[in-house]
Amino acid sequence: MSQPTSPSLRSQQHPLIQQLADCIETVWREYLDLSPYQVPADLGYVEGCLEGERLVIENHCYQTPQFRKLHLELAQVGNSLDILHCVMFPRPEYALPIFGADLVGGRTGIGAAIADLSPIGQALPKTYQDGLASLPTPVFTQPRDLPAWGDIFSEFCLFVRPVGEQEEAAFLQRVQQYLTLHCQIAVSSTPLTSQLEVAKVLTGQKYYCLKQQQNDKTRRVLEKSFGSEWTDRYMTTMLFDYAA
Ligand code: BLA
Repeated sequence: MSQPTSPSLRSQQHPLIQQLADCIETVWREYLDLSPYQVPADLGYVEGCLEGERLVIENHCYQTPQFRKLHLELAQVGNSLDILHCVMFPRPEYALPIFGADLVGGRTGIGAAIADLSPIGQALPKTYQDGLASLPTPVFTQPRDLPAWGDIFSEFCLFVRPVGEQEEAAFLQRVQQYLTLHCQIAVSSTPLTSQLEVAKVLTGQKYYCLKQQQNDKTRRVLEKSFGSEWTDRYMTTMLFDYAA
């Protein structure tokens, strides 16, 4: 498996981001059959600087028999803002939810930590509902409200500002449980054979991507360093691309 050309970004980031990035890759390697995913040539490692804000982005992508694209992105703005973004896009023959996570923070701590297994279609499959409902539920003292576009997220969506090392560890552990459950279910699931069912999966994934593309907070960070044209292309081809 290819190693990042510059593994240095991770080591400069907030410890929770480093830990979550390591955790995601460890679970992927343990449960999934990873092969390389061709990132558009100019989007693997990107640096931008427009209004004096230097933004560095490092992308790690894989594919597997069940997943069209596993995307782990690490980004750093100036010396202050650290970002982890992760999405697992199932192949359309697999009626699986979409795992997504976003961590945004800096020197003073992580301000936004979100993770979910988002249904495509009405509800999560029963295997997920049962698995998620049986996990322990840690208490977070600063839960956060989802934005208006957030109707894509499940009732198990975790969106908090983790306070202190204990809550950071609890967040990390819960995401590891989501990921492990997801990978275990994914590798044991059988592909759809009905074109109609496949079309429904594609429609659900498209809806998810269109909603995520409405995140103005992400857009603004990218626009400051790369401009609106580049940002539009990046959000629609790299972060939340869909086929349909
Ligand atoms: C919030 N995302 C944010 C915020 C920033 C970014 C700056 C605001 C943080 C805060 O309110 O404290 C920025 N996120 C980025 C950037 C990238 C990124 C620049 O991923 C990529 C380069 N976002 C996702 C995924 C999810 C997600 C996969 O990419 C969820 C699964 C959610 N991010 C998400 C949500 C918010 C957020 C729900 C809060 C938005 C709001 O409150 O309006």
